Amino acid sequence: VTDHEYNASEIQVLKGLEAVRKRPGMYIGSTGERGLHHLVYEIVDNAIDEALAGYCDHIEVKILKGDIIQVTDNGRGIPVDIQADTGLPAVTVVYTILHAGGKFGGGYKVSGGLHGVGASVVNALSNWLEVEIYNEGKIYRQRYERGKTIYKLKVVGECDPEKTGTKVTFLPDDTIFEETVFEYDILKQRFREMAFLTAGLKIVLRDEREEEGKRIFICQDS
Ligand code: 28F
Repeated sequence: VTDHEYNASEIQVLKGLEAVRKRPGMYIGSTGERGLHHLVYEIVDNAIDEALAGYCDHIEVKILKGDIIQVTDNGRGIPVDIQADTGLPAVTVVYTILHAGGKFGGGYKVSGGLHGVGASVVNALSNWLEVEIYNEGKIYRQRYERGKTIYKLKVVGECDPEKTGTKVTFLPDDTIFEETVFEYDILKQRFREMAFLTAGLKIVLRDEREEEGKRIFICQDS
């Protein structure tokens, strides 16, 4: 925070996500149980968009120990190429810039509840969030804490070049949410509806919190 001056795009990033932390209710409706679960829907919605585009047929949602959420899809992976206008990888833009419109945010989505909140809002309201992308035989990763980038997008390993997709892991910020324990049945109900609305899509929900006992629910249409 001390040894560099912010450039124009960085100022925009900080401004945007700090606005979300100041008035979370404006972006997710509430900071109670509903808002908490909404974080998961926002991330899953992005994976569902990838399924609707025809590139993803499997989404896995895990509730990990400590009520950490992990969502994985087998889509194309959020693009990692550097965008000309921001000089940032597309995935960084998606996660650190508050979007007024388009695929992420803005509210063009209409079906079922409060939509268009976007990945950057989830990031802003998470204690930490990590995004991992599998593309062209490489595994990319970036980490944020309360919306702030901890390290630039980097290659952390190699994978089967046939494997593509996106994995997002996050811990909701307990200084923002009154409730940070996820209800398996609330998520299950929502994913059942989402899978039903998306032909050929399989959504797997796994509860891996030890104290809850392991549970799994597989939603698939037809
Ligand atoms: C676990 C959550 O968020 N999955 C997503 C994609 C794929 C593309 C994409 C997403 C491009 C520039 C916005 C890939 N290749 N799962 C997810 N999978 N977003 S989010 O593009 C986002 C835009 O900035 C994708 C070609 N086109 C789109």
